[in-house]
Amino acid sequence: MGQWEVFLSPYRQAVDELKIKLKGMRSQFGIMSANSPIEFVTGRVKPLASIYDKSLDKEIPFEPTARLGNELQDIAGVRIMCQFVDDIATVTELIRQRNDMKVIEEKDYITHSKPSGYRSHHMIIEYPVETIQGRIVVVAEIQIRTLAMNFWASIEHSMNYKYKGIFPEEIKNRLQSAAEAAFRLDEEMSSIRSEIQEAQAYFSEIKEATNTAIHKSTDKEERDN
Ligand code: 0O2
Ligand code: 0O2
Repeated sequence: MGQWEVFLSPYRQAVDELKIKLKGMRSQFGIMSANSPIEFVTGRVKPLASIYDKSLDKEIPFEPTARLGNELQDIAGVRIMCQFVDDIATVTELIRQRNDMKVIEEKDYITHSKPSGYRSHHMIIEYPVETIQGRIVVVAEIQIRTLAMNFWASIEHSMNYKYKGIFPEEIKNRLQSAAEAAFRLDEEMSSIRSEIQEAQAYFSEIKEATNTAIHKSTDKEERDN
């Protein structure tokens, strides 16, 4: 195994474990028939090419060392998507209360959006992974955002590749106003939150009742045959 694979291995483990734990929080809300503040969770280990680019930007030697792991705080990254802006505070509080991770820094790009228009809440955590060589504490980043913020960030991120971070003025202005439109959408959705959640609860009940009915009838068919 190469040096980089060895270095990245605990980060891969951290991403896998964090995804399972955060998706578990979503299922627990489901079991309690409560609306989940978590819509879905994704995660990734930063590709080596991006680690290289960021180490150049930050003037950190591109070497698989503890220094790189501590200064590039998003080598392990998970992202939590929420339906409503208020859910973000609920999720951050749930994370702060956990004993299996330690929040070391938070960045509120929701109250103070970035000049690009980017909005999200970032939490930097220390997360211990148990390995055959003992416990390794890795630094990981959790980004928490609404579906609308995620839509904007995904589009802007891919455009960044095309323009290599230097947007023509018109595109830059349009992206900024699209970010504001996404935020207004979030505010509109929040204002009808209870109606949306009632409809979603009704939809889940119907889906469950239909599933149960189908199970019962296929079980009966199997018994009759
Ligand atoms: P389910 O049954 O869809 O809820 P993975 O290792 O596959 O679990 P990974 O590699 O991070 O996770 O996959 P990915 O494609 O990034 O997506 C992770 C989860 O987010 C998957 O759900 C996707 O279905 C869900 N997802 C991705 N994009 C969207 C989206 O735009 N809207 C919604 N609602 N969900 C999305 P699960 O939990 O694996 O399974
Ligand atoms: P990826 O994995 O391609 O998304 P700093 O605190 O400034 O020293 P850093 O790491 O730059 O260090 O911090 P920041 O800005 O808090 O978080 C960086 C990550 O947030 C980025 O990761 C993006 O995922 C996201 N992000 C920040 N600003 C923007 C933005 O304007 N647009 C979009 N789409 N995403 C943003 P990377 O490194 O870009 O990697």
